[in-house]
Amino acid sequence: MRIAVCPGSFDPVTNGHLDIFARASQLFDQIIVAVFHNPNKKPLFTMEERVEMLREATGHIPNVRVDCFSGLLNEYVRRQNSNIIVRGLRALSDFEYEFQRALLIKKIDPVIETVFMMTSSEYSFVSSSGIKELAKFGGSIRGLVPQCVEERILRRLHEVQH
Ligand code: COD
Repeated sequence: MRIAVCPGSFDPVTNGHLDIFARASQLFDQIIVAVFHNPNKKPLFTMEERVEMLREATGHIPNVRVDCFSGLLNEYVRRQNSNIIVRGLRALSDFEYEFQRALLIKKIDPVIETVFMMTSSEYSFVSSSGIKELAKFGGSIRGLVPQCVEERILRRLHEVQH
């Protein structure tokens, strides 16, 4: 069975992420969407909230499972009986960062393969940080994130601002 891990912060999940999961789910037997717990970052959504939103948003893809992890990614991937990491690529700026990371992972753990999937053109400009900024200043994020995420962002920003 070919298991692939899609790791990320997913703060929050966007339709760009979802597009990668759906397409990756056609290529592998199982996709594990893994949310990284980074103690050095202060996310807008807690780990539990991010996992919950991901589960809701990926519920229609039968071979996707949502999980979370801390520590080194390659060790987590091995614990899942996998050696494949799937990452999405948007622009050249993504490439440089991803290229370095993939080589670093390869250096510390040669069995791990990082597979890159090109963004779909309709989501090439979508990022979690862009979405949060757009929503913060009153812009519409409809169609860029799943509906459950749209509602939660607006609620959270309202809580933060009041
Ligand atoms: N279209 C296509 N792909 C997209 C889009 C889009 N619109 N938006 C985002 N993506 C892709 C990103 O390129 C990425 O591949 C993935 O979706 C997740 O994105 P993010 O931003 O939620 O996640 P990141 O990049 O912050 O995740 C970083 C990790 C958690 C993977 C990283 O920090 C990590 O591996 N941490 C574990 C510690 C570790 O092992 N570090 C050393 C590794 S060398």
